[in-house]
Amino acid sequence: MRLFFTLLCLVSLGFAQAQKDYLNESVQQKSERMEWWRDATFGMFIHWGPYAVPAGEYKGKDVNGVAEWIMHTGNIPINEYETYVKQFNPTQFNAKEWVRIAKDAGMKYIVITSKHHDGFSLWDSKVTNYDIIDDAPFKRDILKELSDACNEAGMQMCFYHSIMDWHQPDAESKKEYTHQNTVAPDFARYRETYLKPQLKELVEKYDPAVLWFDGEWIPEWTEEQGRDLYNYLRNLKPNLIINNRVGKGRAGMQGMNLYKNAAGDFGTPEQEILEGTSDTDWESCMTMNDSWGFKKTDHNWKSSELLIHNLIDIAAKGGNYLLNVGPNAQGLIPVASVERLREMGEWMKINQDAIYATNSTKKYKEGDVKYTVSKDGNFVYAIVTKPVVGELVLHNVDLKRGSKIYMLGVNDPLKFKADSNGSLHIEWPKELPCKYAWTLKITGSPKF
Ligand code: JFZ
Repeated sequence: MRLFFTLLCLVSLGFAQAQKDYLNESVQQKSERMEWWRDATFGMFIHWGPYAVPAGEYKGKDVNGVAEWIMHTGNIPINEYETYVKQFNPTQFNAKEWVRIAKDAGMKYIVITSKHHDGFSLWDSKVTNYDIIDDAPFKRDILKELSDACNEAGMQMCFYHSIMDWHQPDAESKKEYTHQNTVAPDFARYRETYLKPQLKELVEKYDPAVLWFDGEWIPEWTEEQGRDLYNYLRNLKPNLIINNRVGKGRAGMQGMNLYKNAAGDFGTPEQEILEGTSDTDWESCMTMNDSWGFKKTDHNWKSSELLIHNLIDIAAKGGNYLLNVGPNAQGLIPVASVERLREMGEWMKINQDAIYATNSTKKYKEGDVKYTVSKDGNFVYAIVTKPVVGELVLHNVDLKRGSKIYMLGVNDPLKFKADSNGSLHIEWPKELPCKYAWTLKITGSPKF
């Protein structure tokens, strides 16, 4: 009898846990869970997989568009695509070096493609052989090595994961990938015996801080399934953060939610920055050239200046910046990316206080100046994105008694006067501590 009761308790406990509804947590609970992510502001996106082998080229021809879509865009049959897997042997991959590059750039987290649309898994998955250990010659668990390197460096490890899967017969929504099997595709079977078990593996083996879903636009996927998956994963790891592509709420490239209570913790604008601030958490993901995955013909790199200005713009609007790199088939991040990240890091070393753990303010912009506010509310940061000649005039800041104005990276306080309208006239230093943008740290608060 006692044994029966114990069992009953265990079963009901398990049941109660499985039932826990994380979709209705309080604002306070969400704030606590999201705190590190909100403070981090800057992360690295990594798109990597067998598509790095063709690198945008199929049968000697350049395939239009992003390189990680080559299987689809180039209409490459599954068995032919699998030959890239057999060649995927990135012997120069060095997880510590990648993490160092991200950390030196000022990034606080890394989001890597655990599985992209092509269906190939970058870890040793027990659910499939279509992974880096069983099917590729490399035989090293990429996610494990990166997780360990992140843990060591104090970086947060996060995984991108595609719901759409061009390799799983049960997941296919596209006729051209129809497998030679006679059994009809069964999406529910894919979801319950493949997608969810793989995600459970990821959570239990690598303890990711964020799961970043994608490929949710396929017709088989519903908001209800998204909500179910959201709760399933939060039950496995209660403080997990999950993007809004887990459900169907995302409004196109702009990425914010179409309706209230959509599943997911943050909006995902893609290749664009929100027009202004938002009440919802958000993260802009962007490429440095025009492709997410490595593409050998794509040399259309954004300048370091633009990337830094994007980071400032996003921080001032209260978002996060997830900036992508696409390592090549040897396992190296392109030199052009490394160079830009190095320049961003140099800038961040001096100006980071204006970026991390800051809040946005309603009037975050004044001409070429963007504002952020320290979390304790004691300082306003005015980040100036164009060189100033002579003096800088600011209209949006209220001073306190004894206020001082410093430029980050400059020792002495700057001379300034407040005129009768309450505008600040600030003497611009002759020698500047960095390139591209300069931060004034002002004891005070935003007027608006
Ligand atoms: C998706 C992926 O297809 C792409 O390969 C990459 O991983 C990127 C980060 O995410 O791309 C999208 C997703 C959504 C839209 C466009 C491209 N959209 O809503 O228009």
